[in-house]
Amino acid sequence: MQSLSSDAVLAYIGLGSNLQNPSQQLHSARTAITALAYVKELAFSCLYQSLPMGPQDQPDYVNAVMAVATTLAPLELLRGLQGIENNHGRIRGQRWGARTLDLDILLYGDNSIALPDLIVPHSGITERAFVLYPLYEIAPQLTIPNKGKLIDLLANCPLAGLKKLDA
Ligand code: A4P
Ligand code: MG
Repeated sequence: MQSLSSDAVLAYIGLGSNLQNPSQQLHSARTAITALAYVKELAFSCLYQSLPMGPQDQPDYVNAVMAVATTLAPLELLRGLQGIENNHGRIRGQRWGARTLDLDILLYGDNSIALPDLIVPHSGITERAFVLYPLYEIAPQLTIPNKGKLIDLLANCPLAGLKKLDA
C-alpha cells in the first residue's frame, strides 16, 4: 500500500449489496477499495443485514461502512468507486432496485459538496439505519456536516429490521 501525505482526507464509504452473495461482494469491494491508488483503509464495520429501502420485491441487503484516508479529489474517488461497482457486475436499472454492489461516498472530510454527479454528505444519510449504525460502530464521535452529531441522529433512527451479521 502506498503511503499518504499529511493532507489526506478522512472519507466514509457506504457499501451495499443484495445480489450474488452480498457478503462476498462486500469483502471483495473492500479489497478493491484498499487497492485503489491514494486510498488507505482506516476502519471497516461489521456487516449488517437490512430490509430493502425502496421497491420491496427484492432481496434483503447487506450493508457496511468503511473509513479511508485519501488524497484523491472527491470526483476521483467517485470514479474509482464506480469502476469497482462496474467490475462487480453492477447493472444500473431501476432506481433503488437490486444491485450486486453499491458504493456511496457518505462523507468526505467535513466538506459539503453539491455537484451534478456528487452530493456529500450523501442524501438520506440521516434517515438510513443501514448507514448510521455501522457508521456509529467505527466513528461514534462523528458530527455530520450540517446535520448534527451522529449519536443524536441515531437516537431518532429506528433500527427498521437492521441486524448485525456474524463475522
Ligand atoms: N451520486 C451523487 N452523490 C453521490 C455520492 N455521495 N456517492 C450520484 C455516490 N454516488 C453519488 O447512483 C446514481 C448517481 O448518484 C451516480 O451516478 C452518482 O453520480 P447509482 O448508484 O447509479 O444509483 P442508485 O444507487 O440506485 O441511486 P441512489 O439515489 O444513489 O440510491 P442510494 O441512495 O445509493 O440507495 N436498501 C437497503 N436496505 N440498503 C441499501 O444499501 N441502497 C439503495 C440505493 C436502495 N435501497 C437500499 C440500499
Ligand atoms: Mg448509489
